[in-house]
Amino acid sequence: MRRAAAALLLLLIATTLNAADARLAERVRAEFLFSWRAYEQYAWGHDELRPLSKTPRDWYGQSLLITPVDSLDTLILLGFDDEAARARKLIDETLSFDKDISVKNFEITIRVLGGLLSGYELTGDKRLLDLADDLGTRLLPVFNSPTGMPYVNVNLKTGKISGTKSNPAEVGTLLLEFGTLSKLTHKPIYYDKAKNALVQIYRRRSKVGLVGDEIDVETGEWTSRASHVGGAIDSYYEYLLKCARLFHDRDCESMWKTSIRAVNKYLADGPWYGEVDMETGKRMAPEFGALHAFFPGVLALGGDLARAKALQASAFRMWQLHGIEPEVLNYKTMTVTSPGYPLRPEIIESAYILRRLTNDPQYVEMGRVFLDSLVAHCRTDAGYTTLKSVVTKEKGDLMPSYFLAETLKYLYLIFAPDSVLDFRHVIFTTEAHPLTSQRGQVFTPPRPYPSRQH
Ligand code: DMJ
Repeated sequence: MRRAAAALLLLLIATTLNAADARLAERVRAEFLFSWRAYEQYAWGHDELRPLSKTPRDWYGQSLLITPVDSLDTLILLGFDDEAARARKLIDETLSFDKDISVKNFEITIRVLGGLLSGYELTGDKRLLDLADDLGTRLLPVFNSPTGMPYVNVNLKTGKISGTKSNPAEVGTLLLEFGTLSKLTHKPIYYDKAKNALVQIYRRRSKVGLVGDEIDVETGEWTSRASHVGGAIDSYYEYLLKCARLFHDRDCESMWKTSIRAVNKYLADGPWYGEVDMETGKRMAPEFGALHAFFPGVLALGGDLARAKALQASAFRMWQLHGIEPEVLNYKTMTVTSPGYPLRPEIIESAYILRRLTNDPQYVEMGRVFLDSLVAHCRTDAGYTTLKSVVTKEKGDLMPSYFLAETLKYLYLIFAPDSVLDFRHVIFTTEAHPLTSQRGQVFTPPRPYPSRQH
């Protein structure tokens, strides 16, 4: 009898928790739709929205539809079918890469190529794959350096390359996208070029197993010896692990294992991950920031839940210091060294992965805090905007495409039921585009929604 009562109580608690999660998921959907509508109203057909001035922004003078391409899979995941159909029509009918503009290979790969590929996998729309194949071909000249590591920029029409100073993140965060393009088009060149670039960085690791944060792609020499898991290196580690998982690539598996050992040995600094000299392992700056906050998620995916949880707790302390996270924090003095917040997703991504792998309600509570902070500090009357300073809360004027592609997608997934996404067979790119090693459906948006917005 007592056992039956306990079971009933547990059921009641679970139902209440699920209802609370469902309400939070619905709030995120509403905020996403509000932001998307602002893009539709003030920046339709352009790369990004400037929410304060209610004007569009194009990265290179002509639009590459960065926001619609980057956001398409979130529109589908959140069940906004009409909006997804309109975005897809815009892309299908107007997107062209036959443009005389020099673009940044890394950004266009992760936002546009990645978005087209996940869009194709989710919809089967062949036009998206044809666009991805065309874009991939136009990006290929970047790999024509003496080392095989990509130049920073390429002209989409002429193939002219430029920019020799790159870094592990920009060199090594291409393989999920280029590899998937190979898989879908049966053209091995994409996989081979991107994999070689990743291997070239790995081969240049120091005797203690670390990489620096700037490298010359022509000479192969490091031009900065600072080693950390922040911007310029971050997603290099992420792709070593995820390439092993998505493509079952044994080289990636072994490169990941060697690298993570060195990272844990030299960069871990109490409950933080800091910066050291790549050759000696000697401590440099005690700094951690918004970009580093992807690392708890990668540690968790790599199977190290203990380190992942401890680092996420540190990242959350950083968030709580000013009610929203700064770009960079000195974790010894707990003072902000770079005060902006450009609507980054990384800490939310890590909370989602930990929520999914541990089922611990503390990560749902973290998600609620993130949502409340975003609403309190970054909402405008036309979408969400960056902060120039998390201390003064002064606003900037940009809604980066990754806010819709990543920040709100991961926030929604923290609260959504597990059945919404096949976590076992989905690998998210660094821009949160889901790629699958399986054929078939990746998302199952829950229907009907309790309170649809349209
Ligand atoms: C995104 O474009 C990607 O997540 C990238 O890997 C790092 N920076 C932004 C978001 O902060």
